[in-house]
Amino acid sequence: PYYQPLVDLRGGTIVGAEVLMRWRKSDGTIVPPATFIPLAESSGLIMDMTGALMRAVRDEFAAVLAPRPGVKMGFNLTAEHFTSEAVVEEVREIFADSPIRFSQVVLEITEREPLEDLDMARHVIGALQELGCSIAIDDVGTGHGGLSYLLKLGANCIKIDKMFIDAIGSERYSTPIIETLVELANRMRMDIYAEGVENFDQVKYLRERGIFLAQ
Ligand code: G
Ligand code: MN
Repeated sequence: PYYQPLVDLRGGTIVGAEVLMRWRKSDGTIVPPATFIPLAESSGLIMDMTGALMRAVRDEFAAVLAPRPGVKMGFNLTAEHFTSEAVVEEVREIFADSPIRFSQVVLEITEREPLEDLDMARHVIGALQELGCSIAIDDVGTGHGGLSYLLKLGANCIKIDKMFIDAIGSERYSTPIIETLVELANRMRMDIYAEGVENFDQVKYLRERGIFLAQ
């Protein structure tokens, strides 16, 4: 597991992290996820890999998360996770007897992959929320879901894709798109995160538009 911190731009405190899979080879070289996740997904191995990742994070981070109930960990799920209730049982089993609260577990669903069955996905999401977890829609603005994921899934927060953050100051349409996403999130009572924030100009820009959470 590699951790990308989530920062509250109002005070600079770390409020959580997204867990990203890396493959470290025996010679120490790091294989980025884009190289192996597609194969993991098409082969089905991603299901066991995600479970193993959650267990590793639980064991590695319990001591940090237990005394800080406001700090959350985000995990990437894949379309297959939303085809049955199995993931609900797995998340329950992994975190139930750990010092990590379900309210500290965020499950991300990416817009980049088509979901086979939105009703089933809504059902799985509802069950995860009943446990106490929250659900984030990832890569918002870039994928297949369009507004249908926002309409149908009942998620708790949206993560603006890095593409739109990179475009701040260089693409004239980045501002109307970002401002519209903020309004959408506010009106839907969802939290909104900016992904891939790399410099202070972006921080200033985001704060001025009411985005206070950045990865
Ligand atoms: O860390 P990096 O930004 O290179 O990750 C790129 C993408 O790889 C993520 O946005 C996500 O789509 C994918 N990815 C990384 N870790 C995981 C994981 O644990 N599970 C799944 N399904 N995808 C992951
Ligand atoms: Mn993600």
